[in-house]
Amino acid sequence: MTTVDSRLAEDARAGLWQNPPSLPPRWFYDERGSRLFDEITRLPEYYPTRRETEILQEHSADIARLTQATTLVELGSGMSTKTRLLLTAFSTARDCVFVPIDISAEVLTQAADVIALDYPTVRVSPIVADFHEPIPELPAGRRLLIFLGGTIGNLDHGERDAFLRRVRAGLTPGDHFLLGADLVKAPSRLVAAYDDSAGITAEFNRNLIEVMRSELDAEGLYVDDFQHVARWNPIERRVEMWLRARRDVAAHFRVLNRDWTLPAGAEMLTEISVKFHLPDLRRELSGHGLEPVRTWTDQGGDFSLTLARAA
Ligand code: SAH
Ligand code: AVI
Repeated sequence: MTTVDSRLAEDARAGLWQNPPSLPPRWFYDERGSRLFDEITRLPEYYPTRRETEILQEHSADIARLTQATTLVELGSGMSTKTRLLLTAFSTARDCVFVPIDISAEVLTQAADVIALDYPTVRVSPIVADFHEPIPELPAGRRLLIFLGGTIGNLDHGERDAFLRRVRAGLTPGDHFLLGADLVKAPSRLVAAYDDSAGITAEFNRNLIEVMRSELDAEGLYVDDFQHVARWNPIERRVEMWLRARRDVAAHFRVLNRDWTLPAGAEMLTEISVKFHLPDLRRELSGHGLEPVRTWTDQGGDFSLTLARAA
């Protein structure tokens, strides 16, 4: 079995010696990173969580009615805070099973325990898994698979294509997929959402250095040597988060038995967050056998939820 450590070592070997160096965003979510993400969701500049919550407040009952689902499966579930709106709508209509799936075992267990207490009629069955792997076999019944928060934006084009293929493969015709996606808007608002004035996103980004230091047993690697950078890339239509070296970095990873250098001013790519135009997104879904049934946005048109049916 691949351990978390060996998986990080694999990702580090594949990404850190590239130009530019990079690591996949999954490594943000250790215990501290998950807590920082939770803080991000409440920041004034970070609109996606509030906008998606508004849409769910308005339309969870429609989603329960349209899908008639008895099994709710959530990928990258985190604390599943917004999912409570769906659980309320679903469990009012019928008995249901909730399968939260996340890579972060601590957060997943904590969230599953609290939800099981708060929703006694819902059977909660958490799974620690990576959404870049095939979707685990799901309980029988009419299923609704959800992927909220705009996390689809953290996947590049190739990853998104492979992800949507796995989603379709994990569902049976008639099952549904609910996708939360952030929409293209003024770059100033987008960048502010990833570079907040309280500096929480900067801490979230820089925490990756601490994860690398501790998990890869690094010497000469210090969080304070890195500066948070958030930029809008208009060609790729995505916000990018980078870590810029404040001085020449010369580290040694004992776990990898390799040296790593980053000259002052050079940057490492830590996250992309793609923003969408709705017609493109709907076309992408139907191209993967996920036929859009309904799309909702908040009043300002900042964020979207699309319900699609597995063909
Ligand atoms: N869905 C929640 C949380 C979003 S944060 C929301 O909308 O607020 C992204 C979540 O995805 C985190 O909980 C993180 O642990 C999880 N995650 C990141 N990469 C993952 C991967 N490769 N596989 C499974 N979960 C992942
Ligand atoms: C989880 N994901 C959708 C967040 C996003 O907006 O791309 C992660 C994040 N990164 C910085 N702030 C929030």
